Amino acid sequence: MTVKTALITGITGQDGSYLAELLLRNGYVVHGIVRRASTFNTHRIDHLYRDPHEPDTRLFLHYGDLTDGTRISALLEKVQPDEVYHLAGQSHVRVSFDEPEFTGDATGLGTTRLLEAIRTTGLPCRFYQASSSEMFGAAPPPQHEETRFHPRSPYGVAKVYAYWMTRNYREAYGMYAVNGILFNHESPRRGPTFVTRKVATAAARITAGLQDVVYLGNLDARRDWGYAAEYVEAMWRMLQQDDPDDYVIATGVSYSVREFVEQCFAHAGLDWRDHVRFDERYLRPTEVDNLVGDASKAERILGWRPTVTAPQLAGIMVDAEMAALRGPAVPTEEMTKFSPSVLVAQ
Ligand code: NAP
Ligand code: G4F
Repeated sequence: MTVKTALITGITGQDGSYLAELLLRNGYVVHGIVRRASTFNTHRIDHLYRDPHEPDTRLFLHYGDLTDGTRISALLEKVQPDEVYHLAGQSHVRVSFDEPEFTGDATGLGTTRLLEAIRTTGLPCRFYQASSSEMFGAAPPPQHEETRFHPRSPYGVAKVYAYWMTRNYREAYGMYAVNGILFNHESPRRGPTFVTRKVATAAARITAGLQDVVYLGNLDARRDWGYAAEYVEAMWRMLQQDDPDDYVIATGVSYSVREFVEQCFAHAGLDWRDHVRFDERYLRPTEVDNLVGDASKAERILGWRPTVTAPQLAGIMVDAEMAALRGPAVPTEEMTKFSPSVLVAQ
């Protein structure tokens, strides 16, 4: 059997870490692009890491940045991937209002740099673009593959640009390039400033007596929240089809931020009204009010269906925060093999 090679941009992020696990389980050789930082940013994948000198190593990390097209081309030449999963980007909607230019560069143009590098190197690889339900913005729910985009943030606008570049390379050059239009998906590995993780962390810390209140913005917005570990399976399935196409990935059910807060706090045995305060700094100049995805095409063609509901997700996330507060888990054999100094050394 031929062993496939995958390249993941954004491997250090929430989705990148789950996808790397899935691909390694499926027998792939996995290469990931990591941007250089003054602190280690690989905590989500440390448990997967093996010293590259060991013969059974199938995970390799390389320094690179989406704003550096020359480096992206060089890495494609070097890795020769069968599949490219493009997950990297400035992914925070509120931050995109503060940094619209950088968001456009990384989240929008970053996709063009990758597509163009694939085209010019002539690699016959398949390409996955991490598109977002944020592109639908003000479009009324339920949103599906044919719904017109109406983005409401610089992040959403950058993702619409990247979506169309992906379609354009598919149509213009016959490239196997797909858009996964994923609705919000969360997990204990979610970045700490996204609302689900922020609330789950607060509920656990309040229970432990470490804080008393949490400050939030708009509680009325509704989101279709799913579980990230299940959503990466859909990404992989999209690249295993005979023909490239675009798919919405969602649960089909939405809850308000207020309801998610209530679910987290109730799971921790707390009444949220005693602990949640309003702070306008968390409001956005323009908001996305209601996202509800229709993923029937993905179910029909990819055979993909989510199983974890938002209330279950709230429980999973609060439990994980409480476990983390009780102290780090005993290191597994994999973790003790981890050697940071070798990790990204080239
Ligand atoms: P995330 O946790 O924020 O991860 C983003 C990844 O991109 C991280 O590995 C980050 O590196 C990397 N990155 C950021 N800027 C970069 C740059 N200039 N060069 C190279 N790498 C860079 O995001 P996620 O939740 O896993 O989401 C993955 C992708 O799906 C993103 O493109 C996001 O916009 C999109 N998406 C997410 C959702 C969702 O609900 N999670 C829904 C729809 C679409 P560091 O670790 O160094 O920061
Ligand atoms: O958790 P959020 O920051 O996620 P948002 O804006 O929906 O974006 C996420 O999902 C997108 C898919 O639709 C992805 F493309 C994107 O990369 C990201 O993963 O905010 C969710 C809702 C918003 O309506 C926000 O206004 O929660 C509201 N909210 C209320 N208080 C808050 C807060 N959001 C954050 N981050 N922090 C708050 O204190």
